[in-house]
Amino acid sequence: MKSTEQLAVTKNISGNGNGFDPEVIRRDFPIFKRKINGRRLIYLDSAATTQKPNAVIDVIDRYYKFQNANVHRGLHTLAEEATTAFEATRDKVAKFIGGVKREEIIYTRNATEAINLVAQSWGQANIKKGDRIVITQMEHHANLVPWIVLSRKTGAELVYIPITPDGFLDLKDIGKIISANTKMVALTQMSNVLGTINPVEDIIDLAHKRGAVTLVDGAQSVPHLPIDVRAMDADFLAFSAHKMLGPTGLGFLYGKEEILNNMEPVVFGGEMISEVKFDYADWNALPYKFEAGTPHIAGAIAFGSALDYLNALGMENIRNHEKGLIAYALEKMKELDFIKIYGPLDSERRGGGVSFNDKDIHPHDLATFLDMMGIAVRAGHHCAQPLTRLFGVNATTRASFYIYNTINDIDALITGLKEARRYFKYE
Ligand code: C6P
Repeated sequence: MKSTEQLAVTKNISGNGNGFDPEVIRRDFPIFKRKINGRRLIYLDSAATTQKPNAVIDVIDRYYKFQNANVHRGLHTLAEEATTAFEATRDKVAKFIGGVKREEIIYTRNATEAINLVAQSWGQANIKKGDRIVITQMEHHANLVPWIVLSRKTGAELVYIPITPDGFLDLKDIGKIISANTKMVALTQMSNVLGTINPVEDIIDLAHKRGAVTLVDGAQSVPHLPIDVRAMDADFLAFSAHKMLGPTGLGFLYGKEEILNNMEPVVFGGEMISEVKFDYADWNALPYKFEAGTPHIAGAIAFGSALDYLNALGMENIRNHEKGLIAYALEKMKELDFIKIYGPLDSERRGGGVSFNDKDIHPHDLATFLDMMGIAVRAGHHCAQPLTRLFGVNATTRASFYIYNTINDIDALITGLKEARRYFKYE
């Protein structure tokens, strides 16, 4: 089949020397055939969502054309095929994040829903007045607002690990911040604004010593870094399929079995029960007790293909490729005296996205100008409003990279930044 052939192409690429050739990878992504404003599409917005290869798109197409059925319910051939394929992706996800039990992988709509599940279920049952919840100043709203709401409801205090001016977590008072009354430590492994990679293992270790439960927001890290959640020892890990070649509307919560077993579901209905009477309901076993209603079946099956694609490339190779891109982008941007970069300048300790501002041009104007050149970047607060404000701005421009980006893409961005100054008459 077409998608398998394309995967084979990718396998050949990953066999050659240092990993892969992004120019060849691009051929697996039909969107790159498109011209934007008459130009080659230079997609630098993968932190928002990545593009999808044929290997993923074809599976969705095939599912609706030839396999469509609901899962876990039917006894007919189509239903059994759909259930087998849907559950196969759960196994792949369990393996991808370091070999956890399949019961520990819960399908959600996205990382946001996964974090909300923990805050509502585990949080409401275990957090009370006098307790402390610790997060960081660099959290996306998805790992911030659920904790604000929980602290409001319970009276628990919400305390932030601060950040340094160069965009790292400031850990000098961490021993005091993660106090004896801390019940939850929730933090991002990679900032979507600053790119910072946080030392989650050390923080989790300290949190566990204080008896706290830990949640890692892996929305930006799982797509870009090799992940071993067992070595990390996080109690929960949340991430989204659409940021790693998969479809939108699909995400995952990993949770340690003993913790998930003691949690109550927050959504009730079909499939999550073991028995229902007119006056009684009991819950299904893990992972199903958290998966009420018909899931995103096509998306889940297609995501299995996305994971095959990423595995064929190799997560180490992906990390190395992106490290090269970010190092090059930082080097080139540092030469531009009108550009201010937010976040670490060391490519070893950051991921493949960089936020910056032109000293004169508003980020929205800059993003609109770059779009005229076929370059897609994001401008705004990136759903991390408190963090952006901490840097004294309301918005930044962000260029973020993935497997299909090349050095040429970065050169085009740098040219675009220079041309924008002429266009807006600052030079
Ligand atoms: N960040 C960005 O452009 P969802 O929307 O649930 O798939 O992912 C939420 C999320 C959670 N944590 C982090 C660190 C994230 O970056 C995101 C999504 C996108 O930066 C969209 S706002």
